[in-house]
Formats: sequence, structure tokens, C-alpha cells
Amino acid sequence: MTKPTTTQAGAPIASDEHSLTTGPDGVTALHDRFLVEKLASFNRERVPERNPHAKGGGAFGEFVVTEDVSQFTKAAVFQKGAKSETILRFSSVAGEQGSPDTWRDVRGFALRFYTTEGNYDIVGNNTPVFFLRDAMKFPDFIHSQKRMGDSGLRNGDMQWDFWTLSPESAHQVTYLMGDRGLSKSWRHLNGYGSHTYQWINAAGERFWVQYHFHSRQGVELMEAAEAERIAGEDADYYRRDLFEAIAKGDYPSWDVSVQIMPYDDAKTYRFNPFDMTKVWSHKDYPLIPVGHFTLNRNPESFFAQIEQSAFSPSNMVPGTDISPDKMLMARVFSYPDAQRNRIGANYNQLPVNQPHASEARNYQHEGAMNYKIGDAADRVYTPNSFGGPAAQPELAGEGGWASDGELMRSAQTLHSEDDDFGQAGTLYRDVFSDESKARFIETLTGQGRGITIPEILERFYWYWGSVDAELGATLRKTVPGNGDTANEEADPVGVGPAE
Ligand code: HDE
Repeated sequence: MTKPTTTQAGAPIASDEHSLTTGPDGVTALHDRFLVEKLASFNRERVPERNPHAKGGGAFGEFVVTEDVSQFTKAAVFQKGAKSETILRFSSVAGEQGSPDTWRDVRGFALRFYTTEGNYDIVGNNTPVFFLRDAMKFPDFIHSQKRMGDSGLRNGDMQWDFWTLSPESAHQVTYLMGDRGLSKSWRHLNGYGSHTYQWINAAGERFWVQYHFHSRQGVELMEAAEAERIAGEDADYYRRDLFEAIAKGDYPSWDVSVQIMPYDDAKTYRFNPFDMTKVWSHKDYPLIPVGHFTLNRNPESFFAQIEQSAFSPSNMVPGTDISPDKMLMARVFSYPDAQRNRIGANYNQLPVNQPHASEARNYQHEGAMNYKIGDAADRVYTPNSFGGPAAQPELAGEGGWASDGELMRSAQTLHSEDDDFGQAGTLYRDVFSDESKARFIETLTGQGRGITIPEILERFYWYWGSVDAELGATLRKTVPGNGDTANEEADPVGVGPAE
């Protein structure tokens, strides 16, 4: 027996096809409540897309801890043998929701562990660093990657104007213009926490930590020409690849490792460990294995579980904390603010955002769409004499760090080897293979040819010459068209063929 179509209030309706009219050709009755409801629902189907990271996809899985790292953290999720449900959302940064997956871009890697002590979110990217080291510049950075105010078009001059005037971006832009900027699929890329976080062990000792998620499928690139072809044929290539792989039982997985820095090392380490444009050398702080996670369950509702998933660096659990990384501290505020704006005040009551292995208990209540029907005896104030939930004073002062000094606005303290180009040069010279270098020069040549303002092009040569003198000299030759190595069209990053 076919179930009846109903109104949102559950009453069966007469037609999903015909409006209520006077006679077959007469006027439409305003009191056609189902027609009105159906059109009103249609007009309200979209929540604002993420800005940035609008285009993405994801899946659920399980995280298993196989090693003992309890000397560094007491967090239940990281204890040997612990298993936690997981959700991971991949994304592009610059493109809007309908943009092609295979445009060159950094990829978001937003990971949530539904732990027995609450949800723990590590909202990183597929690169271990970022373009900036102070959140104050983030809106400007995103604006420079998006669209010109007059034409509504993306613009290479705008992108390179911002980057060459913000030299701290050089390390991340080297990643972006290299092989990491075009992955074979979401399954073939690594993820990183990108920031320095904090772990606290059962004795209250604090350690600085960097998270690494290494693809067990390997890291494989996509050639620029293939990426451009696919962008025109299948805008959802990565999303489709992940969904179909999981649907046929080909479950992707990642190894989870950390770098651990003793608390006091941070003061004297050769790089400022709270500057997110920098990495910690693996020679200084080797990778320590923790476990692995596998994605083995597709969303049942893309909108409810992926579009409305609300990750945030503010979702932390006992045994973890953030660090005095200026970007990370700002993100702790900004993400819940973005989610309240994008989804609504009670976004954490959506099933995908609720804790799955613990329970949310506090004295916050009501607000739009709040539907919790707690025990009528539940008090909505504290202190109370009715056995309501109580805060845990022993958690106070667990994480955190010593901090003092006059309030000021200034750049971060530079450590002995801190500068804007050193690590980018190391990445280019010592990590890129010869083939990667060749692809890198071809990509940058294409980018350079898209710069129409001589002053910006001159800074472009200076920027890359500061990363590596020979690279800068090479680009001075290839960009003006002396070489034939460049892609014909200069595609601003995060867009398709030049307008
Ligand atoms: Fe984001 N970022 N971000 N970001 N970001 C958002 O959250 C923001 C930064 C990242 O799949 C937004 O719901 C600020 C670094 C990912 O749901 C927003 C700053 C890193 C995702 C936001 C940063 C990221 C976002 C957009 C400067 C890598 C997608 C809408 C301090 C370490 C998460 C939203 C998902 C999404 C703010 C910088 C990664 C606006 C203020 C650094 C993976 O809240």
C-alpha cells in the first residue's frame, strides 16, 4: 500500500500535480495550503554555503588506537585499544558549491571523533601549514581568492597582489602550486591538523602536538591537463570517487601519527612553533604512531549529515587543548559563530553534530528549533538543589599555558631560524622531485602569464626569487613567453580556464 503524501503537519493531500482552481481554467485559490506550503518549503531549502570551503563531501568511519601514547595524553579517544566513530569532510577552499572538485586548491580535511568525553574536532587541511599567521588577515585573504567587486570574476592580479604583499604565505603557496594542489582523489591525500595543539597527560604534564594523517592509499597527484579536462566533464569527480569507493566496499584509511614537543622546548625551538606558516622538522620531532581510521559508511542524507555538519576547533576533550597560535585562537571563536549564522542557534542538536558517545548536559535551553524534551524536573539554572549537572573544577587549569605582557598589536616573536621564505625554499629544493619541480615551474609560469600589472609581476619574480634564487631567475625567462613550458592560459587558483 503506497503511503499518502501529506502536508508537513501529516495530513494526507489530494494532489501532487494540480493547484486548486475555480474550474479547470480558473484562478488559483490562495487557500491552497499545500501549494503554498510546497512552494514556501522550496524557497527555503538552502542554508548559506560555507565561506570558504563550500564545495565538499565526506563519510563516516572508525578510529582505532593501536599504540600507547598515554605518557602524553589522558584523552580517552587516544588510549590504546580505544575505538571512536568518526566523520571526515573533505573540501576545496575557494570554489563555491557548484565549482569543479579538480580546480587547483588546498583541500579541507575536517575530522571529528565522537568520543566518550565529547566530540573532538581536528579541522585541518591537506597541507601542514597555512597562508597566514594572524587571523586578522583571513577575511582579506579569502576576498583575494574570490571575485572582483565589479566583474564578479576571479582575478590572478588580485590573488598575486595579496600573496606577494603577504610573504608569510610563501610556504603554503609553494604547497598549493606544487603537486599537493591537485590530488588524484580525496582518498589519495594526507591530512594535517596544521596548527600546534596541546596534549595533557594524567599527571597534568603538558606537551605540544602536531597531527599527521597519512593516506594508506598513498599520495598521488593529478596532472594539470587531466584536472582541467575533468573539471569540464565532472564537477563532482572527487565526491563521486569517494562515495562510489565506499559503496563498493573499497574503504579508504589513514594512519594517525603525532609529533610531540616538550612544553619548554617551545620557548627556544629554532622556529616559532605557534607560527602556522612553519613545520617542525621531523628530524627534531619524529613522527610517533597512534593508530588509524577508516571511512566505511556513506552519508544517508548529504544535506543533513555533510552540508549541516558543523566542525569546530572549539570542540575539544579533556587531555587536549589548543595553543597560543593566533590563527587557532581566532578559529575557536569563529567556527561556532559561522555555524550559528549558517545553520542556527541550536546547530549542535542536529544528529550529526550531537555527541554520539556521550551526552550534552548544561543549562542552555530554548532558542530557535530547540526540540529537546528533557525531564520536566530538569532545572535550567545552577546552582540548584535538584541534582542537576555540575561543572568539574578539577578540569580547571589543566591545559593552557603561561602568558603575560602588555596588550599590544604586533607580529609574533621570530625564533632563530624564522623568516618567510626559508621553509618554502627547503620544500622546493629538498622535497620536490625533479619532476615535481618541472611541474611547479610550469604551473607558476602559467600563473605569471596571468598577471597583467607589471608592478605585481615584478613582485611575483621577487617572491619566488626569495624562495629560491634560481627559481626566480627561471621564471623571469619562462613567464615572458621565452619558454614553451607554460600552460597556455593563466588560471587563477580555484577557478577553471581563464575568463
Ligand atoms: Fe577555516 N573556516 N578559518 N581554516 N576552515 C571555515 O566554517 C576560519 C583556517 C577549514 O568541512 C568556516 O562553517 C578563520 C585554517 C576547513 O565544515 C569559517 C580562519 C584552516 C573548513 C572558517 C580560518 C582552516 C573551514 C567557513 C583564520 C586549516 C571546512 C564556514 C583564523 C588549518 C570545515 C564554516 C567543514 C571552514 C573560519 C583559517 C580549515 C568561516 C576565521 C588555518 C577544513 O568558520
